[in-house]
Amino acid sequence: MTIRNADIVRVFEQIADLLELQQANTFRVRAYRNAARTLSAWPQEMADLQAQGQHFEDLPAIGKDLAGKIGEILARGSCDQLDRLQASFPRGITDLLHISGLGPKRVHTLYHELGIRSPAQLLSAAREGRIRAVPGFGAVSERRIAEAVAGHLERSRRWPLAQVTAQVDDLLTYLRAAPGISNAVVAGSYRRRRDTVGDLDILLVGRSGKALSRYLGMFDRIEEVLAQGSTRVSVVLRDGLQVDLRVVRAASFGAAMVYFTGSRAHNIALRRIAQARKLKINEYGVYRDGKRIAGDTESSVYASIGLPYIPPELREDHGEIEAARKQALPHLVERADLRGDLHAHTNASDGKQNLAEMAQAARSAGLTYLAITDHSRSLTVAHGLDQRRLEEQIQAIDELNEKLDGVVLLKGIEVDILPDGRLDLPDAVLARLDLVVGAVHSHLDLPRAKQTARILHAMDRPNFSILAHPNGRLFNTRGPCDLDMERIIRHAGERGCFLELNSQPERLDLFDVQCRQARDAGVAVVISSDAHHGNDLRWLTLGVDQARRGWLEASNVLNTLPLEQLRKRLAATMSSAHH
Ligand code: DGT
Ligand code: CA
Ligand code: CA
Repeated sequence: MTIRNADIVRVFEQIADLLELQQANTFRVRAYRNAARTLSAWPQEMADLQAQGQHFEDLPAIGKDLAGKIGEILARGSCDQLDRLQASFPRGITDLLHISGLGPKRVHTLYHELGIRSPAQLLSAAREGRIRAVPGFGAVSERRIAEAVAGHLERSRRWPLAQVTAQVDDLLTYLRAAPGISNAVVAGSYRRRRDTVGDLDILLVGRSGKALSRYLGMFDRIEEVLAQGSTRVSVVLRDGLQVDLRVVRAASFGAAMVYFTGSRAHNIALRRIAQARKLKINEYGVYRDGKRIAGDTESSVYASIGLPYIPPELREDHGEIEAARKQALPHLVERADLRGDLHAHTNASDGKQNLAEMAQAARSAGLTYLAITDHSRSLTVAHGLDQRRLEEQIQAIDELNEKLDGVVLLKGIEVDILPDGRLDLPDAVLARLDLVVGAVHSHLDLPRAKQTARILHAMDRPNFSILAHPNGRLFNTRGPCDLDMERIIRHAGERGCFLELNSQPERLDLFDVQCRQARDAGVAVVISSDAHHGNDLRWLTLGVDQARRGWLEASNVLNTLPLEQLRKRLAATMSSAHH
């Protein structure tokens, strides 16, 4: 996992971007840009120069200070200065610098005047006419910005995981039948189950050649073959998704899987360990003094550097390597650990099936309980329940439970959290339920302090069990609400309520890193389908994937509990428990 000149160039460019945003001395900025230019054109790899004992200071535009940074980057893929700069800015703000017409000065102004931290926020500000009011901008520049940022978002598009799943399955089936190919598997961010993927990375085991390229050219989903080398082909599918294909030999399969599954940061960390053991590790295998010692399986690669196999979902260099070293990797939650689902709708609000049909679907999905949580009255578009209709449903569930076998329906509601943090139904009726799921569906653009206070207030109501889809993002529609999630997680711990990981393909919310924060704070997460039809229960696996990325074990997930224990935990969130 060699650090290439391109990796160093990327670090220097990021430092220059951030220094510009900080309005640092232009000479300092230029020093990094010049160094980046030198390195990107340099014919030899810095890693090789280092191995030959050469000094980076001898290169043009590289002084003592930058030479030291190159050494740091070769050792760990980043350097202290970049880490420090990144910590002082919101993540993603540098994306704004790459939008034409927006220099660092203007990005700086927009950040300070309007709090804009991402291209998506910039686009909505432009569309709402808020930018023309900022000194130095006007209606014309606002319109130009709107066009430029829309183009930028289009080009830098990432694909929601579930949106590419069907394509992946079709593609793999086609590729497995290719001439000279014995297997085809996905690597990259798709295998790590990131909630979005930039492109697909597929490994083909076997031999490349003319027959293979002819075969690829015949697949009607492939729009265009971008680049074709002896072991590498990039194609674009009809809908614009790029797929990188690499042909590998069976003996190198494990090493290639590790390399192309990534993440880049994980690979760099592995390489550092290998170096300390005088081993060389790359996409073909692991070598000692030029002799291959591992590479046919992923386990052999990890074992060669003294580590157990690390599940792909953890490979982000977020502490998994240290945990592996100490034999302390988490025992990640699996779909089979889920005993029930605590968020589902019926045709009483905006679902498609009735209580009995949903109960049957839950049983078929291997679940032993299902909470019915229809919408509350203020969500009129979803035909939300008022007190009277909720009371009717409570009675209907009690009656149905008498007849059901192998599955129990729990009585719940997905109650709207009103803008001031009150709940949309009176405490008296909420207290009759097994659980209350609270959700924000309106006023999604409140400023951070207000939005956070709204949710904390809702959690403090006498009946509040679970905060649904906490960030409120919908892929391709809207970004997350501006919230202090650490504060919310801490508060959930103090209140004794829970956070939902909503498994709907367009939500996947709680995010992976927030699952990890919840775990660290001792707050249990609920993996919910938010099903509006029995078929939607299959989405639970998507939620489990994100939970795994967030290091959750079965014990961190509330709905792995058997019904009786679950009932106790839920009852403690309800006022009826205090009587
Ligand atoms: P994506 O496509 O943006 O969702 O993310 P990935 O992780 O799939 O990234 P991608 O497609 O650029 O590359 C796939 C894997 O290949 C990546 O996770 C690690 C490995 N890889 C690619 N380029 C480099 C590189 O320049 N250095 C190192 N160390 N690894 C790389
Ligand atoms: Ca990829
Ligand atoms: Ca790729």
